[in-house]
Amino acid sequence: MSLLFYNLNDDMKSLAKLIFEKHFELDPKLNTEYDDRRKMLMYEDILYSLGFLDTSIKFSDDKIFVDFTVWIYQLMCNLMKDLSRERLKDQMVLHLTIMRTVYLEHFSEKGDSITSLIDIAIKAVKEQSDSFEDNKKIETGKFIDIKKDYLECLLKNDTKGAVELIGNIAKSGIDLIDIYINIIQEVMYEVGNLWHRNLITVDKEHYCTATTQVVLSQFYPVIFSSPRNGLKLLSCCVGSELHEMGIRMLSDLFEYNGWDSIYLGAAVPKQAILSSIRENMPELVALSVTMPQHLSLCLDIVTSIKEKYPAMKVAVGGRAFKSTTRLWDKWNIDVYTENADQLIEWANQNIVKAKEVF
Ligand code: B12
Repeated sequence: MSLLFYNLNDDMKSLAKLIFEKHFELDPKLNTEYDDRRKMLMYEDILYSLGFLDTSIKFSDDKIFVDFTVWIYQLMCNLMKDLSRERLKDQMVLHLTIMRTVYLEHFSEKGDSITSLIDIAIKAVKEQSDSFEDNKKIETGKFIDIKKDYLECLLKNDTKGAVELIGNIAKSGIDLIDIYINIIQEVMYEVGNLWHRNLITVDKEHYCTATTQVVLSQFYPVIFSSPRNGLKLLSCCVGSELHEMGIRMLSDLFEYNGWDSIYLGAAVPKQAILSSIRENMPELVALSVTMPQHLSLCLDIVTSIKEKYPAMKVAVGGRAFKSTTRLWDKWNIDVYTENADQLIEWANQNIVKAKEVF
């Protein structure tokens, strides 16, 4: 998980080391099953897990850690085919048990929350070990054939084919919102699933992303030719969040709907967001989070924006929120939506119409 930069403090780093060492002590068989590379990845994964645990506890939201535990267990099963699912389940359960003990020794005040959280996570892993679902979402919903063809172009490294396929369906009259949300977004989710199932390599996943950005760029002449409505959207990813394609697509669709978008991109520091708000005074700020570890920072940014500009409309979204139990309900924001088109609808009702009345 080397691309995830999460500011774990020194306490957490020493906890990770303790958990790592204890695991090898209690389960010496790991020494024969894990080579140096696996050991290094295991240590990184422990750090990564602690980030999820920390976030889950901070927000009293079990789902964040439990979903992650199941996700990483499935990833391990997909990557380490030489070990049985049963054996990996045992490793995971031992890992969680050690994590609880070590965490309790260091943060005894968090005793009750950590104990029940780890119990739920262990139960979820045990259930997963019996039923392992294969997620093939692009074979459902609208535009099944187009999604399959587009994915096939990407998997064959057929850049020209991918650009032409999407260009042609746009010419055939399929709406840009459908192309973005019901085709491209779903195919990108499937690309993620294929990586998670160890069916494609990281380089292929990167190629799919880069090519999809090329595919989307052909729509800029259309997007920027819409009549302007005089409203501004400021959008970005927070923390060290690198997943920017979703919020970029959202910004494009706002442009297509007549807004001027000030899209700041991936990994934007808090002070930079505040400075851009001060300079541009947008009607709507949209903050995107994909990895749950950045949720705390997102809340901090939302709080600062609302303190300085109480009337400013703030929207949050992105995959991280789906891995929570409606966390957004507890925040001082104006709206959360799952997809970009729903935010546009909300903005039409709550910002565009209000402006027309005046
Ligand atoms: C492409 C990709 C990357 C690229 C991103 C490049 C880029 N330019 O964006 C790169 C290579 C950088 C990357 C890195 C990593 N990735 Co990645 N990545 C993906 C992938 C395959 C697609 C993301 C995407 O573009 N989706 C399409 C867009 C359109 O969808 P979206 O982001 O959800 O956005 C829509 C909505 O959420 C919403 N929305 C988004 N923002 C906002 C904001 C507001 C205000 C609103 C209202 C709505 C909204 O509107 C958008 C349009 O409808 C996903 C799979 C997935 N399921 O998403 C994995 C995925 C997110 N990645 C994952 C992981 C693990 C990582 C890494 C940790 C991997 C590693 N080995 O290092 C790093 C972490 C990087 C970091 N520091 O942030 C996991 C996360 C799992 C988890 N448990 O959390 C996923 C789910 C893959 C998987 N199936 O396991 N990744």
